[in-house]
Amino acid sequence: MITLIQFFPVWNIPNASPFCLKLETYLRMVKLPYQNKYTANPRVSPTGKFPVIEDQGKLIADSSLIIDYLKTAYGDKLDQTLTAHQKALALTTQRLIEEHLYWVLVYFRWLDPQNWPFLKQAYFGKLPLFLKFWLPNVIRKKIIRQIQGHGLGLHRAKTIYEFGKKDLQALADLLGEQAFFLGDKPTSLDACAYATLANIYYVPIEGLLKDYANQFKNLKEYCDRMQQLYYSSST
Ligand SMILES: N[C@@H](CCC(=O)N[C@@H](CS)C(=O)NCC(=O)O)C(=O)O
Repeated sequence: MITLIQFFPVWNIPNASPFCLKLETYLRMVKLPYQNKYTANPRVSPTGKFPVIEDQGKLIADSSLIIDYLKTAYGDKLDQTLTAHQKALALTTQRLIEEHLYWVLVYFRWLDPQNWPFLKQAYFGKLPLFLKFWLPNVIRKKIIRQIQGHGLGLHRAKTIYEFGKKDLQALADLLGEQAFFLGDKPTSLDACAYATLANIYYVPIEGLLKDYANQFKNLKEYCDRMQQLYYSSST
């Protein structure tokens, strides 16, 4: 059976990492049996990042590479009938979500001074006292280096949230009144979109990014639809 190795869950969401949640959602969408293994140790992953899967003696990192592997090993149930144009649209949308909106979310959680104490408590609150004092700040400093290296973290908060609003507006316009991002059937792009939107809507961190997201009713309804389809007690 496939073992999905990911961060421990926090809050009322299957995983607070959009990439981990994307992969778990994909596995549920294609009904592949899997077991979860939770860890906080980055050394378990060949890249130092999660998610990772272990399958047939192989350890694979990166949610997109894992999905490529699963399609080859077990068949492509969601995307095989997509046209070249739909595939291109899916990839560009995925890049917007994972390479841009994701970093706005990182800023919202880790750097925004209003939210950092709350995140710190949720992620590190149960650590032994000696770790609790230094580890959160070491990790936060690493994340500040990453977001500044990306470039987004060099802007003022107001500008960063405006970037996020534009991303959300583009997603809302792309979705329109469709049930899923590429029409009336779910595709792997929906695993990606749901995972990031759920991490904005369902995590109890308040502020501008969530306020903006709440302006897009169709995105919220979409997220609830995905949640109901793949994470209700009967699924
Ligand atoms: N491109 C990777 C990104 C994975 C990623 O950034 N994961 C984050 C969690 S959301 C992580 O493991 N961060 C730990 C770190 O950077 O040390 C994927 O699609 O899996």
